[in-house]
Amino acid sequence: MTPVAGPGDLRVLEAALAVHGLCLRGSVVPAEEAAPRLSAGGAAAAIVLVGHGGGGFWPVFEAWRGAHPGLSHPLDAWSKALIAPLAAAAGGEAVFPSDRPWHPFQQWAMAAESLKPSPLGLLIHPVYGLWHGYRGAILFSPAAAARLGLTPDAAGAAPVTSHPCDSCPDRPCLSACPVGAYSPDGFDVAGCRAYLATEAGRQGCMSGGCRARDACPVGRDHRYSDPQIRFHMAAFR
Ligand code: B12
Ligand code: SF4
Ligand code: SF4
Repeated sequence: MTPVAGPGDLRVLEAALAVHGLCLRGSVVPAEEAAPRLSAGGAAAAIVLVGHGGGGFWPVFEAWRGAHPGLSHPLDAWSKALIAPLAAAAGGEAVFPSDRPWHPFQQWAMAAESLKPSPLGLLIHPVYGLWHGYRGAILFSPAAAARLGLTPDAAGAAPVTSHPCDSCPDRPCLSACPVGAYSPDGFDVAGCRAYLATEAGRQGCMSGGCRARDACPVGRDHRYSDPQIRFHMAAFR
């Protein structure tokens, strides 16, 4: 993962997240007009992304879920319970991908780690392939960003030298969906969901995961476990 610029405090944050299988996913210094607002008012001066490459957080989350039964969105609840206090301790405030109005997490991720979208809409990572995601982001005020060294020069990511999809002429992800939900026009969400509701869909993608995502050869060692895949599919449907 791209190391986040900045001294001690961010390393403390990174270590605290690592215990739970999460990591810092790079930082962004946004243009003021595009910056998210802080709850106290004013624009955030820096955004630090929190997420995961591979499914290392899954056992930690599963243990937490076992102790918190009955939640309708347990992964969102776990993310908030974990990240919000760590963000506050680092002098920032947390926002989450599930919060509405939606923050542009993928745009932030593209800026933070120089990632690009795959033909599926998911961002592809050179190491983790399509098996990675975002659990939150931490917004910092100008003073906090300066204290942490999150300046325009230091934030962001090293330029990426290659993008896996550019050297994948066959693009197997695009031909693997049984109902052709991915096309140059975009992702046919309704077509995908209709298929998932059928017996074939229940036996196929709902139980084994999205065929298109699974067809990608990049980052296979980081594929999520079957229980994690089923959890995400159930949440999506
Ligand atoms: C709405 C949404 C969806 C909708 C997409 C509807 C649509 N056509 O746009 C639905 C419900 C279909 C969806 C599905 C999935 N999603 Co989704 N989704 C979101 C969410 C909550 C908001 C997206 C948004 O509009 N943001 C607001 C705009 C302003 O931000 P943005 O950065 O500019 O948004 C970009 C995306 O909208 C993207 N985009 C456009 N069309 C599609 C279609 C798909 C399938 C995806 C993934 C992205 C995408 O292009 C925009 C420009 O960069 C984001 C979290 C977030 N807050 O961004 C997750 C997010 C994009 N989803 C994610 C994931 C992983 C999935 C699933 C794989 C979940 C699963 N099953 O495991 C599936 C993929 C479908 C499948 N076959 O399995 C991840 C992507 C991580 C990555 N590696 O890039 C995100 C970032 C959530 C996270 N916690 O990490 N998702
Ligand atoms: S199969 Fe090829 S084109 Fe599709 S996401 Fe993977 S690397 Fe990119
Ligand atoms: S979940 Fe199944 S039906 Fe939906 S896009 Fe993926 S492969 Fe196609």
